Amino acid sequence: MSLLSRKGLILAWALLVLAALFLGGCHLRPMLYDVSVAPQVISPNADGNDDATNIEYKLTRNADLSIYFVDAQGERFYFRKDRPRSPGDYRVLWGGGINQAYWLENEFGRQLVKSWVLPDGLYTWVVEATDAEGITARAEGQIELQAGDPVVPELRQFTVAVPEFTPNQDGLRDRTGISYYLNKDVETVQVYLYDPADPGTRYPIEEQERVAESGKRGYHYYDYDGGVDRGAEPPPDGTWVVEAEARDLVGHHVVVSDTLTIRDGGKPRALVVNGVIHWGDAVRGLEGTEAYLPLGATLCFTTYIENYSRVPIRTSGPPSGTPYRSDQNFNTLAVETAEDSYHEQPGVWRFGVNFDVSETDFPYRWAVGKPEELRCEEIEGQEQCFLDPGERGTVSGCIELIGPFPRNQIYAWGGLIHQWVGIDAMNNYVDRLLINIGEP
Ligand SMILES: [Ca+2]
Ligand SMILES: [Ca+2]
Repeated sequence: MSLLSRKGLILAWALLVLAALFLGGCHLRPMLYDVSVAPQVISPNADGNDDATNIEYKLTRNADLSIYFVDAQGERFYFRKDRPRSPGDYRVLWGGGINQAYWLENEFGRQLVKSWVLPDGLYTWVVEATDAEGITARAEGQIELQAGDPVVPELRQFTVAVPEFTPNQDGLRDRTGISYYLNKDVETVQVYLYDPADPGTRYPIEEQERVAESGKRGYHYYDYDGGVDRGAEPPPDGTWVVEAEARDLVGHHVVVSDTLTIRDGGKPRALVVNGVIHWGDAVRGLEGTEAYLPLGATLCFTTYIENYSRVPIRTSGPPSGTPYRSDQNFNTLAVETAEDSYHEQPGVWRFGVNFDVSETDFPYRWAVGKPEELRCEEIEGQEQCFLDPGERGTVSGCIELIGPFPRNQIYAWGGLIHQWVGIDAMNNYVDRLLINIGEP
């Protein structure tokens, strides 16, 4: 072979190599490079000093990336596992946290520890990238953890006080409570409900600060009425997961859960139909807004109540039709008849008549329907009666005007009372009537 052709061959070879290098430029650098972990000693205890280290790395092509730590026994602990990454420069702070969930079970219950902090010791850190062809690149080094905070926050004895409740302001199982004992101060605790079929939609439950401040070590209690007392509709009826999660500054994240069933939940709403009371005396109806009744006469009425909400409304006696004397009230009637249920019970709806000269508010009260219009059932040993959603009840009654009255013109009106909750403006001062006691 001549010298010339030899030279030509070398030149051709050199050009080929250059072309290959140019075309394959992206493979010039390795897939994973410039990996660093600094500082190499950290103390994960949230005291602000060396709590975390900087992990940096660069990728030249798409890869699944893992960051893990290997202890002296060879066990791996993952901070990141097979996370898809595109080419670029990456930097992440690591404070000793491991995202490998485990169940913590002890005498205080069972909770899921989602993230936790590696115990003190010497570890090998590994940053590992695997591309689509299965080629793996890795870098490793040493890191030491000292004076870490190893205490896992625990939501101990996580309890739902009333596992099935009916948030509808009827005075029966309207509230439940969620409680736990927190064994250390944490940054946040959140408590919420979610539907297992839709875990993304959460209904938060607010804490009432009692003994311990929110997030502080100690006993915590969350009173829960489904939001009804604020006028909100509670979450729909059904069985919910009630979950609490705590996170501390060190990097622990724990979750505990139970179930809570909501039944007959909703804001109760009822009204006096058309805002009308059919006033009369013992014999016939009255016309207009003024009446003349002699002392000793009887004022009578009929009216209708409608439940226009989606929950039953609870009521109690005296039954529709029960007569009163003007010097009686529902409490004296309760004593006379030994009917405890005639006393004012929270959450019960009754129709009442008030006089402007009455010494107690709405002294004359009746159930919001005739017995046959109500649905009654025994609940916790007591008979309870309800006007169901969409139903109408008839209320009638009479009051014998015994006197003495402080003057001979008195006003009477009706009201639909939701005891211990309130009277809607539209349900008060219904169909006011001026009564002239004596002859016209
Ligand atoms: Ca520290
Ligand atoms: Ca209830």
